[in-house]
Amino acid sequence: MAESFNAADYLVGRRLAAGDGDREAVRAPSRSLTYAELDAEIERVAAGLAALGVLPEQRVVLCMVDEVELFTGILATMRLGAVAVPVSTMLRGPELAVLVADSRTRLLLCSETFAATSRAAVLAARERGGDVAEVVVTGEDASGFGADVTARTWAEMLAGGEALGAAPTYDTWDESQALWLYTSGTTGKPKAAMHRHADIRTVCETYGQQVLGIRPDDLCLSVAKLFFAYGIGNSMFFPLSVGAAAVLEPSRPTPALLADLASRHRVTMFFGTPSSYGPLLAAAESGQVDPAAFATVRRGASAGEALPARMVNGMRDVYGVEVLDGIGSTEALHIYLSNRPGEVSPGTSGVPVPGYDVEIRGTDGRPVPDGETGTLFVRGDSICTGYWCRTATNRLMFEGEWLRTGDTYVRNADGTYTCLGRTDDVLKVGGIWVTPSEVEERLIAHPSVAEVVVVAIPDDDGLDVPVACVVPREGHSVDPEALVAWCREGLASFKRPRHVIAIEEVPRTATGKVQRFRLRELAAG
Ligand code: 3SK
Repeated sequence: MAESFNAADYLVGRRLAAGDGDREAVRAPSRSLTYAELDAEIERVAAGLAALGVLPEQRVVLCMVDEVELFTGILATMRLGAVAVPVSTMLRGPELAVLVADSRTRLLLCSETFAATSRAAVLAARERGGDVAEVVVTGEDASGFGADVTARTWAEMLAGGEALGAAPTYDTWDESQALWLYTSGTTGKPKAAMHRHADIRTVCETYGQQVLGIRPDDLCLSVAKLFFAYGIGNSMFFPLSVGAAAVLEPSRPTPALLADLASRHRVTMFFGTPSSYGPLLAAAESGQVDPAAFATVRRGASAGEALPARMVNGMRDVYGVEVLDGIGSTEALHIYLSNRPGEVSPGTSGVPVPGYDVEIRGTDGRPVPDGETGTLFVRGDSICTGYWCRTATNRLMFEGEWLRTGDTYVRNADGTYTCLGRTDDVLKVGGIWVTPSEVEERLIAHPSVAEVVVVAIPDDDGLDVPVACVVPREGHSVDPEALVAWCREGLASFKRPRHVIAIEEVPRTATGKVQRFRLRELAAG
C-alpha cells in the first residue's frame, strides 16, 4: 500500500508542527517570509490555482524568476497534488513552446520579466495544438496571449482563490509525481525527468543532511536558479528540510553581486559552479572583490561539471571556503558523488553519497577495475521514474535500477572518482547541457553557412567551450560576430558558440562519419 506523503508538507507543514513558525524561511528582494508566513502564502496560491481548476496530477509550468512567487508557486502546486514544472528562464519563445506543448500543461505561470517570451511560447504552442488554456502573469499586464487563452494577473488569481476558500492538501503518496524538470541531456531533444514526492525527501536526507550537513542556523545562497535541479535543492529542499533559510536573487550573479549578497546577508552555505568559481577567483585577484565578503560562509559546494583543482585550492586559500565538488544530474535530482567536509580531494568528484551506488562499466557492460575508464552508472532512491513520453530514450538510459549517466569516469586507488568527460558528443557549458546538433541546426539556417560542426574545446581551466567550425557557402565568408548574434537571436544565449572558425571542408571517415576529434584538434589550435 502506498504511503501518504506530500513534499510541500514535509518541507513546510512539518516545520510548523516542529515549532519553527517564527523562523525565517526565505529572503527575496521583494520580501522575506517566516515558515508561518510561507505556509499561509502557499495556502493562498494553492487556493488561487484550485480556483483556476488545477487538479491533482496535472502539470503546472512555471517560467519565473527566483522570487517569492516562484517559491510559493512550486510548493502550492505540489500541495495540491499537481506537478510543478519549473522551466529555464533562458529559453527563447519557440524553445519554451516545445516544453509547454510537450508537458501538456493547461496552465503557465510566468514572471512579468518573461511575459514576452511566454506570449510567443503560448501562441506557438496553441498553433501546434497545445493544451495551454490559462496564463497567470506577475505584474499588471496579462494581455496578448491570444483569443483561446484566458490570461490574468497573479493578484487576480489570488483574488479568485479567496473567493473560493482554502484548497485542501491532496493526499499524495511517496510515489505521486511532484516535480518534472526538463533536460536536453544526452539526446538533444528536451525531455522531462519525472520526480516523485519521495525523491525530494531522499535528496534532503542523503546529500543535504549527510554530506552538506545543513543545519537550522544556515542561510543558503545558490548561483543556480530554482528551475535547475541543483538550484531547487540548494535554495528550497535542503534549507526547508531542517528549518534553515535561503536568499533568492532574481538576476544573473556576477562576482560583485555574489560578494554583496554573501556579506550583506551573512550567508553560511554557498553553492556555485565552476563557471562562477573561476570569475570569483579572477575578481579577487584583480581586487574587484574582497574575499572577506565570504567570511561567514562555512561551506561551499560545486556541481555542473568537474571543478578544476586550481579552483578548489584557490577558494580555500583566497576565500577561506572549503568547496565540496560533486556530480549530480537532473535525473538523480541532486548530487550522488561528492567530496566530504574535511576530506576534500581536489580535482575529483569524491565518493558516493550515502544511499547511492555507482559503477563504472566498460563497453562490454561489466564493471571495470580501479584505474580503468568506463561509463558511470548510478542507482539510488531519488532517480526519476523516467522521462515523460520518451519510451525509446527510457530504454536506453535506465537499466533496471541503474541510470546511465553518459559520463566517463575512473575510480582511483583511494576510492575517489575522477571525471574524464562525456561518453558522447554532448557538451556541458557552464554546467548546462548543450547539444551540438541543436546549435548546428540554428547555424545551418544562416544564409552564409554551407556546413557546420560544433565541438567543445577545453579552456585554460579545462572547462568546455563550444566552437563552431563553419564551411561557408560559395560567395560568402564566415563572419564570427554575425553568426554568434544569429545564435543568440534564435537560441538561449548559453548555447551560442564562443568561437567560430572557418574550415574548407568537414573531415569525414571513409563511411562519411564526421571526425569530430580532428575538428577539436583544429579548434584547439
Ligand atoms: O550537473 C550536476 O552536477 C547536477 C548536480 C545537482 C543537481 C543537478 C545537476 C545537473
